[in-house]
Amino acid sequence: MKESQPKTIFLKEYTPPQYIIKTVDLRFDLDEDATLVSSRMRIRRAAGAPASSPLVLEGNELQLLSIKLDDELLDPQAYTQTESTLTVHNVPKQFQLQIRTQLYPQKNTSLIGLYKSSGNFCTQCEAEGFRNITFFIDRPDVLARYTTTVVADEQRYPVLLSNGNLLFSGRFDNGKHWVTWRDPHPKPSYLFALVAGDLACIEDRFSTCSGRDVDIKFYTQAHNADQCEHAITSLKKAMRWDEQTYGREYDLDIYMVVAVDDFNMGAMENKGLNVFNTKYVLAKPETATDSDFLNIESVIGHEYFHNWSGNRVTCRDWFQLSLKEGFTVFRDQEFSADMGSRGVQRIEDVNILRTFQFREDAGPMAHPVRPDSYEEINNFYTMTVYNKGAEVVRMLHHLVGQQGFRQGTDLYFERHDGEAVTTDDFVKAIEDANHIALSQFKRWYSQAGTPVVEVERDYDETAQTLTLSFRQHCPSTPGQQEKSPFHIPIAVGLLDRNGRDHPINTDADAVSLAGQGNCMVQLREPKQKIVFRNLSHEPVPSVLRGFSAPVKLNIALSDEERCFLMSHDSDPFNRWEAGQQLAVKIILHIAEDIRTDRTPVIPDIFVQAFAKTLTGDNTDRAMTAEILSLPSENYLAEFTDPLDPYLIHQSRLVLARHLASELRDDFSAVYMDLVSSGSYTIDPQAIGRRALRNTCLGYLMETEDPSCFELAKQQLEFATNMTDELAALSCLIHTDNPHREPSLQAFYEKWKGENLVMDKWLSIQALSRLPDVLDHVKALLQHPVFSLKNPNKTRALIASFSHYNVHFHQRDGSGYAFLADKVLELDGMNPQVAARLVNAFTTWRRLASPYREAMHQALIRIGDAKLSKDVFEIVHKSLGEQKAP
Ligand code: B3K
Ligand code: ZN
Repeated sequence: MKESQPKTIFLKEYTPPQYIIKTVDLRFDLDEDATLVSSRMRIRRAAGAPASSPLVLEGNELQLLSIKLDDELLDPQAYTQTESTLTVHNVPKQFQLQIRTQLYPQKNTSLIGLYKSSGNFCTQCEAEGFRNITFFIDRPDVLARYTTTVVADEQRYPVLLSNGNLLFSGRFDNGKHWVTWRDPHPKPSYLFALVAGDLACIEDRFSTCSGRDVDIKFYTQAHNADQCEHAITSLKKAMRWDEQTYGREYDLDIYMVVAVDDFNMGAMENKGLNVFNTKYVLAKPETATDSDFLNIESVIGHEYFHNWSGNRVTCRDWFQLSLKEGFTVFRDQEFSADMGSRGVQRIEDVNILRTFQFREDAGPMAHPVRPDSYEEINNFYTMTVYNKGAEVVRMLHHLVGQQGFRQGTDLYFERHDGEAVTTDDFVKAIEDANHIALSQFKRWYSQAGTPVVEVERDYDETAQTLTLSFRQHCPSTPGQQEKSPFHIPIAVGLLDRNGRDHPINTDADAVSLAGQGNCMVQLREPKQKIVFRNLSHEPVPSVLRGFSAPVKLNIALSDEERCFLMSHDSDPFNRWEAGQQLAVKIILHIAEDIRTDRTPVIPDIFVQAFAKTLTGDNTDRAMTAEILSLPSENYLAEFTDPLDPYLIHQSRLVLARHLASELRDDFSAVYMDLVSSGSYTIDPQAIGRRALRNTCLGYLMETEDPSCFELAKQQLEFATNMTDELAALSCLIHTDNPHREPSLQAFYEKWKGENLVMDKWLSIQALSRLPDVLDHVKALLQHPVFSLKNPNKTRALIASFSHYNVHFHQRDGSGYAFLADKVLELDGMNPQVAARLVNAFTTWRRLASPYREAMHQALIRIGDAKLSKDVFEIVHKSLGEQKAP
């Protein structure tokens, strides 16, 4: 639907529903031409709602066939239908409503509601897709019991699935068959799901902590049936982990996962019937990288954990989205940390947050973790709601400790099981279980923006004290000029001259001890001073250990001190962070040198620290690989205003090349040393070996020595797994070397039958550093493997290019014009994916000339077109034409 001026929805206008749907019986007659949906609902007026209240049901451009109230066909005067609602006037206190509608799923390109993917039917209802299927009170605080019957041609659609437990099934004479599913748990409409198709089923079983057997069934297209093992193992690990960590047991006889090719996001937690993007289910070593394997474990875990944090206890309204998403991301991050390397997991999570959420928090779409308003809710499935939301939950965990947090979540699940609640209810449970007040803490939910924490230090040799002076402030964000101080937990350690943690000695009330040599400073004021005693020598402070709060930390440390932390800090996150911040500083200096035509100088101390990390006794190789990875261009962009993307790109390359040439022998030796032996495994050690080896290969490639290209070529040829194969191919695509084209071609020929590998093939080309990459990307749009209709393909080619490639920023604006064309083309088909793409334009104000003007023009051009609500909201907020919420 095209919008002129979408309506803004406000949290402050929330009112409870006037009618409640107790049960809903659905019947789907699936057909190639038209699908018939019959629904029978038992409805009652909510306590306190006036008897005159009409019943308003949502329905998006639905073809209404008939409507009956208590078995009586309704006259057209008894109801009013608009494009988006069906209002039934004069309804009794309790009644039954039967509605028949007709749908055309084969024409549905938005991938919301009921649609077809690779010949199979499937659904996506969150947030407001159920109204594309039938008329309903389509909001998360209406919880109903669903019974669903699916009827379809038996040959074409032998598998018929919906939520809950299987009740009955049977055959008709006309070649059709039917299955009835009943979900005993009341649920909001966004958790409804239906799947019908010709799918292979891979089965397993899980015995829960109370000894109940749960059938696990994964459904995929037959040719992918051999690629589910890792996902199934991950699911069983997640089920056990949730029992052990949160005391949560699964609650149906069956847990189903269906993998589909066409999906707007990663996966969906529909009750008992998850629908997944194939990218997060299918894996075998030859076609999936280590990151793919880890992402599958994480997303499988995430959707499973939603069964309690989201499904059993759900959101009252969509402003509360972080109630389920922030909490569930925190749960999946901790699950992954427990399954693999905790330090590396934290680094990766923080990297994503700082690179993309901080940017969002500083841009035109900035919003609090619990937004106050929205035009299109799908635009609020953001890094802020998900990832910053998870950080807020993590801070709660820091504040009350492991045990206190578990008591809090036990109380939350017990109190609110079967309810639709708010983030306030969540915090209240943590407060009540721990007898504390978190009113100031709750500002994390209502204030947008990334707080900045400045730390100054003053060592007094005579008194043997170190005073840390903290100052916090938070920049304005749209609609929020002034911010009140946050309650910020800052983990601190003090390193002695040998690099060991000093015992913490302070009598400040704001500090609590957190294990040997660690403490938690609780900032609540704009300015706070903490005095640490008994320090006979000046210690090196390690502040914000584990990234204990989502803030920007400014602390003046010398290069020597950062290198010291890099080799000694007992906190793995800060060991890595010390190197990152030093690299940021050096790269920004290089940029300044280039800008002012000076020869860049790179401090040798950094090169030495790098060498020490590389050649030192490293047991955690994945961690070493992280420390040796320079900050990304996207993260570096956070430190420059105005941003010249090429200057950042070039400066980062200067440092990478310097390290490569200075440490070439070391990189080469470590690379050779780590040659893989034996078969492929996905344990943390093996992953670490591959990560470090491929990091070394990446540096070697920066020397641009032909022998290094040979090395990559060899790795590509002899690789036995996709991690090594793709790493080698990535190395070859950035320069015009003789192996480039033949390798890309050979890779294509080898893998053209593997859909997910073709996504990698597209994306790797979109990331090429060659200056003519834009032409290449345009040419790939015509390639038979590409389809704008498939979100994975669009993300692989267009989003990779526009979010990660410096050549998106062409001086003549051709990169932006290209993206604008694609956004407009896609908006008519799939507004949700189009809106994700247009996000690349939200940073225009921060860019240096001429990029800023060119990107602005592209945005204006999009803004002049008739747009979906999704794209409209982002474009007009970015242009600053709409009043901020
Ligand atoms: N809850 C879904 C996301 C739905 C997105 C709707 N635009 C997946 C997840 O977060 O688990
Ligand atoms: Zn989620």
